[in-house]
Amino acid sequence: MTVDTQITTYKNFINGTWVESSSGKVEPSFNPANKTEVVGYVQLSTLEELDQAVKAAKVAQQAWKKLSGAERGAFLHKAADVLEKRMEEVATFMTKEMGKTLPEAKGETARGVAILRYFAGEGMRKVGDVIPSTDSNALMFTNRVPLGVVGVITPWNFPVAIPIWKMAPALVYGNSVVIKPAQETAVTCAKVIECFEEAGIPAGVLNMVTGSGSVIGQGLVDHEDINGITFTGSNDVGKRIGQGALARGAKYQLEMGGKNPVIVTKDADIDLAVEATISGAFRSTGQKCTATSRVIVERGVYETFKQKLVQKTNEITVGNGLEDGIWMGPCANENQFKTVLSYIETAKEEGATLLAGGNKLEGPPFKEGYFVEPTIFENVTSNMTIAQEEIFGPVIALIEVDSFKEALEIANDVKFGLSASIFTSNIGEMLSFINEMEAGLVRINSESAGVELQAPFGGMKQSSSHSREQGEAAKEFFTAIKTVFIK
Ligand code: TAP
Repeated sequence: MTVDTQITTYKNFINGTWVESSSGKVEPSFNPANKTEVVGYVQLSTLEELDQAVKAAKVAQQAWKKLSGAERGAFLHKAADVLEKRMEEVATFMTKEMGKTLPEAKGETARGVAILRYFAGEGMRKVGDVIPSTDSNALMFTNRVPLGVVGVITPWNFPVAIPIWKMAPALVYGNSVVIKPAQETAVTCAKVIECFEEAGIPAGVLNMVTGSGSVIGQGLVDHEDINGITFTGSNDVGKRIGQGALARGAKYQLEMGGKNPVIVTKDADIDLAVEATISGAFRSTGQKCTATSRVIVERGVYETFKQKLVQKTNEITVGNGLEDGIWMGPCANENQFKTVLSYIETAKEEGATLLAGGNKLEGPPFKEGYFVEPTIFENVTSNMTIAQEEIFGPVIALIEVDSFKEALEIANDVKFGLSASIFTSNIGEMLSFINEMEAGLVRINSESAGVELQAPFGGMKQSSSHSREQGEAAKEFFTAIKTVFIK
């Protein structure tokens, strides 16, 4: 491969220094809105660099864990300030690297800043409880200690927020970190790491090694000095990571796919439901784990809802996310583009009816990008592939039902359980939905996508390894509890 020397090559960050891989190989990161544009080159690393990073992290953790939580939090505060200052730059790289529109990329970067500040504050909050002992001469309490070195493996769809929501709690609770970001968005991750470097994070406490998942990701899982693995990505990879970590006795946390339903009942505010469905299904080109992919609508309001949904969908402007007026960008990469188109074909073959979209966009200005129209199918039944499998693209499966009860049954009729929402003004339906919906996030009169950083986040069923991220819940994964008894 010929490397264009005018374009920046990003290195690994190991022990406080930016270093090249011993492989001597780099990979280009392409712009999905224009695949002829290389955004940057990233290292195709080997297990040798990974081992150096883990060793550096292990040494650095010894001093890092001895700092107070407040001292560690101060580094996160500084990193937040730097990221805020560099927001435009980081967001622009994100849009170029994975396609989401610039306003969305800025929103995500601002979220990264807020997460850093939240976890900076966690350094000063309580980490234990006093538990009354049966011995009146004893004091019993819990304390929390870091795991040691944490391996972080992240996907490409939130290239700033997800690395930060894993690294920030890992660090503040006294762990050191080795991150392997998705190779697709490793340039954006390098920008985030630069912010920590500028904030003065001590050498070795935070390390980044880029490369393929099967080599560097798997290498992290298998490394004997990695004490915990936190992963977000697909179910296939997640299962393998869980098995590998379990075999070695390492702690692990997996956040994986979703097939998130929205129920619209006859008592719903239809305009609100339409707005939220469009936003939940098509923002970020449907590439959110919490994206709306099934919309289950009661017969009495089905036609009205459908007409409004199709009309609004046809108004969506698709294009390069850096341009003004563009509402939806391209699929993030070729693989994703082909997957979405193949699910559209499968839906047609299985008898679903196309209501909107359904095509790739061709000709200028779309010729060099991975653009797909926002797509809606109706006459979808729950056993169809598009009602069961995660597409991770801008495709809605509309399902018409006779009752709220049937809607709930269909909503639960999948292997995933990440997020779900309902639109209704009926309090009984709201309560039944809260109680009976099998999902880690249940949302009433609000879109399925949407997470608040101070609240626990994670899925049920096959969406998760049943741990939770973010908010106070993050403490559960990134620390171990010690029960202390003093007589
Ligand atoms: P994956 O293909 O699973 O990749 C995720 C990460 O795992 C990447 O860094 C990847 O590396 C790495 N990886 C690949 N093979 C590996 C292996 N054998 N061992 C260790 N690591 C390995 O997912 P994706 O396509 O990037 O992301 C889309 C998926 O993520 C969707 O299923 C989506 O639902 C899920 N997701 C879930 C959530 C939550 S919070 N539940 C949030 C966002 C996304 P490379 O790609 O660099 O090779």
